[in-house]
Amino acid sequence: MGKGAPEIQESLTAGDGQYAVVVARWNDAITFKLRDGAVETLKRHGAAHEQIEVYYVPGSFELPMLADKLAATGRYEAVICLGAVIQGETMHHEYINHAVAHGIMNAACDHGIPVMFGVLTCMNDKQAMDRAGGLVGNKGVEAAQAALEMVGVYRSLAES
Ligand code: DLZ
Repeated sequence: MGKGAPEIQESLTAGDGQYAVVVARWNDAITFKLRDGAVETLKRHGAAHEQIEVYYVPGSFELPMLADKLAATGRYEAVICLGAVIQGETMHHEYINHAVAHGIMNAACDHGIPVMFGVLTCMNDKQAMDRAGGLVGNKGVEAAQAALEMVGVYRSLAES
């Protein structure tokens, strides 16, 4: 049994639709690497530059707010949310993580498109760097791959 996401599926195709990538600026040394991984992945699977719209929010807490607005427009095949919540001395990370996870799921279910949770929930900076193009891959890449896979499933459902 494999661990984590499967290998890159080259059969994933972006199609002609628009993709929104929403990036939290908090911990931007991390989140900009997630953004670059997600954008490169969408392009590698056929998305043109014009099909990818990148938006910024102050922190991860704001990701679901904008994701919901974007999903509500009906313009996007998928919305990919990217952030990095790193544990500090207080419990802030728990409140943020739970709120963001629920908010993103609600946006997806309320508007009928995939809204992806590309948010690192780490105990320290090293864990985050490892997951932003380091030892453990790039979770922005994985979020974009998951978005493309879900777009494919939704497409098949609509055609059946
Ligand atoms: C306030 C805050 C803190 C302490 N830590 C993080 C973090 O690790 N990652 C992150 O994305 N955002 C953090 N924020 C900012 C909140 O997400 C939010 O932007 C502010 O609380 C304003 O609503």
